[in-house]
Amino acid sequence: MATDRVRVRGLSIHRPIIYGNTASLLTEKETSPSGHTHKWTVAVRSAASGPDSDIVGGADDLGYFIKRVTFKLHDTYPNAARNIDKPPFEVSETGWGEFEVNIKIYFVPEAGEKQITLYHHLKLHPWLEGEGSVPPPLEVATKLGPVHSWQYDEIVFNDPFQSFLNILTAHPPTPLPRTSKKPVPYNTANPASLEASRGGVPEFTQAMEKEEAEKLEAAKKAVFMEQERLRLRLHEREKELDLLKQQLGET
Ligand code: SLL
Repeated sequence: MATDRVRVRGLSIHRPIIYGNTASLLTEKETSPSGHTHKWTVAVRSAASGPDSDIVGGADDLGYFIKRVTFKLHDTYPNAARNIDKPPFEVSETGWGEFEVNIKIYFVPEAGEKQITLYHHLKLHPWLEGEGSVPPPLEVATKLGPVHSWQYDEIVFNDPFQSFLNILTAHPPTPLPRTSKKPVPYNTANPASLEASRGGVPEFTQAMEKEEAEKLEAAKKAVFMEQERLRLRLHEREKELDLLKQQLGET
């Protein structure tokens, strides 16, 4: 076996990504008889934003480990499954409604990994905490500026092939800023901070990275506890079974 097809056991390596969308209202000039009200972009990007960039995330080109991203749009769109085979991994469209986007990420062949699936609810309307799910009136929405709905995530590769590990380590991700002077993304925004998130482009920070690590840790713990519970139950049932067999033997 070629040495580069050897797995590096016990090693985990991850790459931070964000996925989500931005949306803004079409201007009067842009509206067409189709009834579309918004333009939007749904994307998978590196979590860090470029210096002085006014896009959310996207500092790093993810083409070194991602081969293709398929965005499956609502069936009202022609060719609803959009395959994007090189960065930027994004689709821009216009429309009138929100819907669930199914996002499949395919990795380069060196990875030897199956694709992963993510789901994102395409958000067009700004949402105001405590006011239900009703979009705010147009005058208010216009003042709030573009809607940003982004999710931070980490793609984890366990026991990677040596050749793939080499590729990954040759492309270290741009670190996230410790703090952000930019507004926080709506999805993770504290309700009180809506004022702060108005206007400007959100940015992901190390605080959010930490939050994600803590969530993962909590989930791991929960899985472990559940395993323990099931193991104990299995053990009890086995004892019960033994006892029953014994009783059967005695009769
Ligand atoms: C809804 N469940 O009813 C959603 C569906 C579909 C949105 C939203 C594009 C349509 C077109 C479009 O905005 N579809 O191509 O004209 O709200």
